[in-house]
Amino acid sequence: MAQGSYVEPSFTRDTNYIPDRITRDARDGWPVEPGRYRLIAARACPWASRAIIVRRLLGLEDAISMGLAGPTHDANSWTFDLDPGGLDPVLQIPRLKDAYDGRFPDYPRGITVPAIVDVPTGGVVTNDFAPMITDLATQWTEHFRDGAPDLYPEPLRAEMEEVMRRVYTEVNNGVYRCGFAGSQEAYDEAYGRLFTALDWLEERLAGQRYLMGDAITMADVNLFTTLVRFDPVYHGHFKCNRGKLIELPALWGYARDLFQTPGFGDTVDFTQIKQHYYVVHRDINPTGIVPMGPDLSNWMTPHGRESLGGKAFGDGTAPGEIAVAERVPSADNPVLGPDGLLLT
Ligand SMILES: N[C@@H](CCC(=O)N[C@@H](CS)C(=O)NCC(=O)O)C(=O)O
Repeated sequence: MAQGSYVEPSFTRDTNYIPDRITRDARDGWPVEPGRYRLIAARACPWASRAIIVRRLLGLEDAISMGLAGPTHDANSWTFDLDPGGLDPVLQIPRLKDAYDGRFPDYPRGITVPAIVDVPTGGVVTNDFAPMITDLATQWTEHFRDGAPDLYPEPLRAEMEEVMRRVYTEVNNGVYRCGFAGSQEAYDEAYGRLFTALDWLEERLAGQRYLMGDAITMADVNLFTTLVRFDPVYHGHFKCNRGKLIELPALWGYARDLFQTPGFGDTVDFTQIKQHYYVVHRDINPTGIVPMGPDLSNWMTPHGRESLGGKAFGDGTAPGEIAVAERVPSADNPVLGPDGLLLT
């Protein structure tokens, strides 16, 4: 199957996404309505994983269903190859492209996850992860589970936006800027920017438990999905190799702390993550070989961050056990039970 190409002289992300918002006041024609929309994600993808985590932390599973594309795809992008018959069971389509074309025939841009699809019409409503998760956290409150955390607290918003912007440009996107660089100069510059930002985060997180203080917020979700991919993928495949995550003590402790918090690690599928990057980006890994390492059992080791105080869910509570249908299938994943103990 033909793979896409990813390297550019100097990688820039096409951020021209579908701008529609799903809101309480339906200002773009899309009202908050439980049962109407389907989140299409892929556990492999860091941007999609943010929506997966936020949906679970807030307990929106019954309000917004979820479909998962398989980890690898060709130049035509994501397929529902994990589902029986290769069709998404609700949308009854084999490829995510069909939902993009369902809204905009011959959709000319990237067929990306996450995407929220309007089930009655079968068309994509939005594919822009940042407003998507902000709207989940602020517009769907009537449908949250009891004890759902406030992931976007009003008094922190201005500072959060600043932190999230820096994390997005320098870290979330920074690893891609290294990996897809098409020249030595572009790579050198990207590498410098990435590790400058990681040093900033290392310092920030040495003295506080979470990015915004004593409780988790959307800013932590955004950073976590990059950190969890760092050693298995970005360090080797994207050449982000000044050091590994496990060599940055505060960030490594922080990443494990989140991983061991219900709603984070229990959504992570390391097998799919590795398959996705190493198989799909053939222009930087022409053999498609997926490396065996690294050993991932260290994600469940004690992190010692309790001494910094804080409570992950603030005044709320942890989400309950993950629904059987949504459990991560990989046999080689560390899986944790509701008490945070390793099950496999
Ligand atoms: N739409 C996302 C970006 C998502 C994105 O780039 N996803 C990648 C996977 S991690 C994707 O779907 N790529 C499609 C492709 O490579 O064809 C955002 O909101 O920033």
